[in-house]
Amino acid sequence: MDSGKKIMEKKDTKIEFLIPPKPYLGDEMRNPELGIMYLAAVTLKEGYNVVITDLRCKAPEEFSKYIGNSDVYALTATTPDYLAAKKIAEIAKSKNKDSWAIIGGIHATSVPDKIDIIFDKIGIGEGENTILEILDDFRKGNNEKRIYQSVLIKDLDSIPFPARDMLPFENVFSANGLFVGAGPTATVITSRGCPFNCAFCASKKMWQRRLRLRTPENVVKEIKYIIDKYNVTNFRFHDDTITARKDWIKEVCEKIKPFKIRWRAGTRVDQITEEILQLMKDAGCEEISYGVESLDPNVIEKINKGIKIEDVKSAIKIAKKVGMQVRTFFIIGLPGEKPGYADRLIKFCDETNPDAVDVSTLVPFPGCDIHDNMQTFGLEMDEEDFKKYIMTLGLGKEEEMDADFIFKHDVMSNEELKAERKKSLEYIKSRKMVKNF
Ligand code: B12
Ligand code: SF4
Repeated sequence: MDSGKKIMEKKDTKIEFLIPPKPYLGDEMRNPELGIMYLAAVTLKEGYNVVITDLRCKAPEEFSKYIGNSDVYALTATTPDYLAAKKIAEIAKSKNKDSWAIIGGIHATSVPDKIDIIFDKIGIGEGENTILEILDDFRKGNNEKRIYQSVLIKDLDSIPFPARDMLPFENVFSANGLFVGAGPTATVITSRGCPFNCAFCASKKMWQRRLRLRTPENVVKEIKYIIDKYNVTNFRFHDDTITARKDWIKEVCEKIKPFKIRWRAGTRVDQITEEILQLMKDAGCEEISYGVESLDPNVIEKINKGIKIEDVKSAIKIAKKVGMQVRTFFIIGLPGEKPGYADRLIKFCDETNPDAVDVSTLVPFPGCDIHDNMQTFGLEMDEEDFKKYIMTLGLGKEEEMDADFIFKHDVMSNEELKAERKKSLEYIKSRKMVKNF
């Protein structure tokens, strides 16, 4: 039956993906949004008229100059990007009153009920199928639904490679991506999800703790494509836990070895063996990073990290033995952390000597257990004040080192936490363990 509504052609429907700026990052150009490039690839493949407007490093006064006149404006945002995304949506919609502004990504996925009404539609979780559903509704004039979510895609190989061509080369391949000054670097994600359940991490909100892997053949195909097309041989893998499946990582390493690429990746200390790290090193992996978070076993238990300090020490030793650089991530301010944090860190670093140490300040991001069950963890904060959710490594702008913690801790006062952080940061600086992340 003819509903009488005029259906827009896909080719006549202009969709503009918008990447918000992230001035709080040390280098906002270093890691382009793979999520947006994936969505651009699937919408292009479907025949839509697609553009990506990259507002990274742009000041709010300039936004309007870059935003075009489009039918659908699609924004992505982590929590610290959300307020900028809202402002961008306001400007965008003022350009075309009949347009839709839609938002997806981890913030919208974690707190869909707190998304401003300026956004006509919200995409929760994985976006490739969801965006097509929203665009279909736009073309058909169906405007009943606000929140969209689709089932996880079974076969990740079926997703086209990110549309890297849609942005200028330097916006996609940062010269500092692998290491500062190492030259153009591609970012790639070979899997989605992580089976673990750390209380400070929001990965499970997005990927539901289900680890899905692309086939080694498909990963190699993307790497070869990047080398052939862009002449880029530095890679940064953005997987949550790249060694979670041992046979799979072994096969990937064997297959990428002949390409002689340089790369870095991250994993958990309990997910490596010497054999695996050696294979990774032989295949070009120059740096491995591990999440350690705290050196107090009670805190590690409380945040459900599930690792032992002994495993951390041994994983660092193995990485060094095979000749890799090793980076360790710590968080200061986790629930239950007692005074003496800096001393514990100093002792540990003196003993194990990691090449790089990142100490970030806890921010209980929406999507993490600590945020969603704040009282259980003994923390207190104004959860809806989204401008506060800025996490730093404390070493960028001058005021970072002295910034207040954004929550009331269960054991330490704000001043005590700040003193522990200052001592920790001064130590890692003095030991030259600060290397750009
Ligand atoms: C790699 C990574 C980084 C990299 C690169 C980030 C980037 N620009 O892509 C670096 C190191 C730079 C980084 C920085 C930060 N990160 Co980070 N990062 C990740 C990680 C591990 C993977 C991201 C990724 O590439 N995923 C792969 C792509 C395919 O997925 P995606 O981006 O989510 O996109 C999909 C969906 O979200 C959806 N989607 C996305 N946008 C849209 C839009 C629409 C309209 C629709 C419909 C759907 C949709 O569809 C996409 C395809 O399926 C995630 C954890 C995780 N496993 O997801 C954390 C994660 C996203 N990061 C997190 C955080 C906190 C940060 C920082 C804020 C930390 C800081 N220093 O302040 C910054 C923010 C930087 C930023 N805004 O980009 C948190 C976010 C929590 C939150 N509530 O905000 C996460 C979840 C990890 C955690 N700690 O819990 N990060
Ligand atoms: S912190 Fe790492 S290991 Fe823990 S759940 Fe998140 S991605 Fe998985």
